[in-house]
Order: sequence, then structure tokens, then C-alpha cells
Amino acid sequence: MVLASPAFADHETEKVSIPLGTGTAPGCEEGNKCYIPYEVTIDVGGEVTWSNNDIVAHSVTSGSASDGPSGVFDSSLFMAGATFSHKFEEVGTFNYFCMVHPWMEGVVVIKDKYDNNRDDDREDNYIPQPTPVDDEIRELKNEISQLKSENAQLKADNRKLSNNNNILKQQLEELQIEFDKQYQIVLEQIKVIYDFILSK
Ligand SMILES: [Cu+2]
Repeated sequence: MVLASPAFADHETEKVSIPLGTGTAPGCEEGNKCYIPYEVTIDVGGEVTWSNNDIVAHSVTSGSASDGPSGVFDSSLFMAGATFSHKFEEVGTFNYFCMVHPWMEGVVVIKDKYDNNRDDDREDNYIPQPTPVDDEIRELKNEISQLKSENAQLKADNRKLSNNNNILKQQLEELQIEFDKQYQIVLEQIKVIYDFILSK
């Protein structure tokens, strides 16, 4: 079976730029801007090309400034305006740095390629599937976010109820005051009538 997928072709090459000013002084390492992009991911067999867009020579050397060269690839010094390419034949994560400017660091990630020409039973064809644990975690996360939104709704309802309660209390107090006022008026009227009867 041949599955033509142009998506795979997109993962075979990557370009990395060494921007202007990276070699002048440290600073590009803040925000990982010494090699741009800082990290590239391609399929096994793919090629990464670095362009030196700075005005001084740099290197692209596998390893790290602290541990030294790992020996997987090394451009050695290449000049301003020049490029260096390396083809990656093994899966892995390859850190690299510049031999002359140790603050310059980058990463190349080489991924297994889903190659349809291989036998189906090859381990290389393995595509990770979500495990039951992943599903469970996703379900729990959904449940948590649902509970959170329910809780927020309950809080809002509670606030509304307590507001309504305060309004009702105030209305009741006003009614009580009005009632007392009317009661006093009626009492006064009764007293007037009583006095009148007594005076006869
Ligand atoms: Cu450099």
C-alpha cells in the first residue's frame, strides 16, 4: 500500500539562520536567538542547512559549550555569508553550539519517519496511540474544568440570591415604617372621635 503524503516531504529539510550580531557579544542566548529557529525537527535522512548571516565566522558543532564537541557533526569555522549543511541519519536530539561563541546554542531533533516502503511489522512504523491513561487524564481534566465552571456559576447565583435578599429586607423595613405611620394616623382619628363623644 502506498500512501502519498506531501506532509512528509516538508520534514526533510530545515534552514537555520545565524543572525547578525550573534558573534559580537553574548545576549542572543536570551530568548534563544543565536541560531534561528533555536530548535528544528526533521525526519531521519533529512538535511539541515545553516546560513551565516553574521559578519564574523561561526561554527555549528554538535555537543555543548560545557561538555565539548560530541562528534556527531561539526562545520568547523565557516565564514560570513557561507552555509553549512548536514544530513542526519540517526534518530535523536542533537544539541549544538558555536566553538568561538560558547553562548550560541541550538537543537536539532531527528524523528522517525513513517516510511510506507518498509515492512509493516517494522518497529519504525510504530505510531504512538493515546493510551488509556492519557484518555483518563483528559477525562479528569474535562471534569475539573466542568466543576470549575459549575462552581463559578454557583458563586454567581449565590451572589444574586444574597442581593435579592437584601432588597427584600429593605422593602420589608419600608413597609413596616409605612404601616406604623398609618397606624398612628388611625389612632389619632379614634382619639378625636372619642374626645368628641365624651364632650357631649
Ligand atoms: Cu559563533
